[in-house]
Amino acid sequence: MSFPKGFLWGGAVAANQCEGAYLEDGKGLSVPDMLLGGDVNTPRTFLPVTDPNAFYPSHEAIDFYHHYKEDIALFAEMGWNVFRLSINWGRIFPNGDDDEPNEAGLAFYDSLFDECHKYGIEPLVTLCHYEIPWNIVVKYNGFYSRETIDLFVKYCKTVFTRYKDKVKYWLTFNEINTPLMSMHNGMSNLYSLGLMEKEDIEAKDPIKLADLKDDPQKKFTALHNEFVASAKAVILGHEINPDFMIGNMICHITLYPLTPNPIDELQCQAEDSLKNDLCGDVHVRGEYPSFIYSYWKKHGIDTSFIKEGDLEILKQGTVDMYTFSYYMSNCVTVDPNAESTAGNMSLGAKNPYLKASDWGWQIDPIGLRWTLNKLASRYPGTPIMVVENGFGAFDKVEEDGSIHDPYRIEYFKAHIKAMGDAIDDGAPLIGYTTWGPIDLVSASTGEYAKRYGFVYVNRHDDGTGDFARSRKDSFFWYKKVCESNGTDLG
Ligand code: BGP
Repeated sequence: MSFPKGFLWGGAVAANQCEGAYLEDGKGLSVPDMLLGGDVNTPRTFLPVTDPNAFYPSHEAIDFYHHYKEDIALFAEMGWNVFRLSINWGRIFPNGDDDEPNEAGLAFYDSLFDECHKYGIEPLVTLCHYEIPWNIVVKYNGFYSRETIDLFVKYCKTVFTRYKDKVKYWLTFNEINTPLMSMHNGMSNLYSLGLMEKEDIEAKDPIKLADLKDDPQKKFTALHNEFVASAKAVILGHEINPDFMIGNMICHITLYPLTPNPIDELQCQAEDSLKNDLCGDVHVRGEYPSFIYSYWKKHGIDTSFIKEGDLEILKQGTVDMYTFSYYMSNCVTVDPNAESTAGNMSLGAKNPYLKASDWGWQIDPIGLRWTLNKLASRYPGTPIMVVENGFGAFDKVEEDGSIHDPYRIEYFKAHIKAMGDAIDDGAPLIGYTTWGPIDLVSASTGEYAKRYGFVYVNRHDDGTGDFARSRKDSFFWYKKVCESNGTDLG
């Protein structure tokens, strides 16, 4: 196996899923603060006012805000050299459109980055991981408004300038392509683009996120504005520090035709282009792929959201690296009777060759090798990083406090082996951050019970638990992987 020297090994979290302290030190409300929990059978709901009797998981999450020193020490113990986290936009600009940034929020991340550097860990920072300030949703309708581009760029300027000597690796928008998936698009539109209809914002009763409306015209407008915001951030970041490496972040749901019937292949190609490739092409190549213009025409999308000068900005603001999340793959078919399966905001046909997690996410390590090879040839010369990959599972704490999670080790082992194989195939992979190296709140279901961590957190869906941390078997296993640069997979 050939992981190059200096390969980045670590883990990834998002502020809203781990920090808690949702109103502490001047932080404003952001989208996830309005979401109640669910589970695999009960969809997550949105409650527009913060109800004192309701349980909002992100309000305390795993209290990383007060435990970060202890947690980073655990990450260092595993031998990491990179830690992906997000800055919560609402800690810096509580309303998104404030004149001045919140000093207490800036100071928190100063301290967090210093703590990383103490152990030789490079922070990899996502600028917006589903964390649009709530006021931007209400007042500007998220990225539907062009004004939000300027608000985002102002926020980027503030953090790029403040942390220019502490952070080298940046990502603009987490999983920017999820509104294009075929499942719960209304939910992704809210998470990702800050889009929500006025009547939903004002509703008095909880609304199923899965029921939020998907308006394609608004979606493509807001997505375009996010592309422009991302490109402007890249241009600005390079002005502030030419050494910055700024990437995009794509939710790559690898797709295969369910059968060799050419009609399935054609359908698969169309879905792959829209769901996986469109956003990557804009970020890396700096232009929309040609198919999207026909797609817009066919679907009656008015493209007047592309303003003069935008296409030049996209061209100038191309990213330095392509990063993506990879959990699973799906199949595509035109057969309406094929058995379907869901997972990570997407819906597809069930693959008869794959097993799935308890949440139905199909496990496909070979698909990761396939994806890395595809990306290497689609974007020649662009460094690639897998910035999310992980296995959500129920864990059991034994009487002596130990946690045996061989299923998680098995998942990671197979995926890391697949990455090594892809490197041998020629993929320019530079790093790997596992998702949820410490248990945290699930984005799709709002659960604690869907655990991803190498580190267990004593916190539960009924709001009990003292947030104590402990090492699972996978902790010791991943430590060997990081310390051996991927040669010791156990
Ligand atoms: C990705 C998100 C993460 C994370 C992960 C796991 O789509 O970027 O925020 O949550 O999926 O998903 P879940 O938490 O729904 O299990």
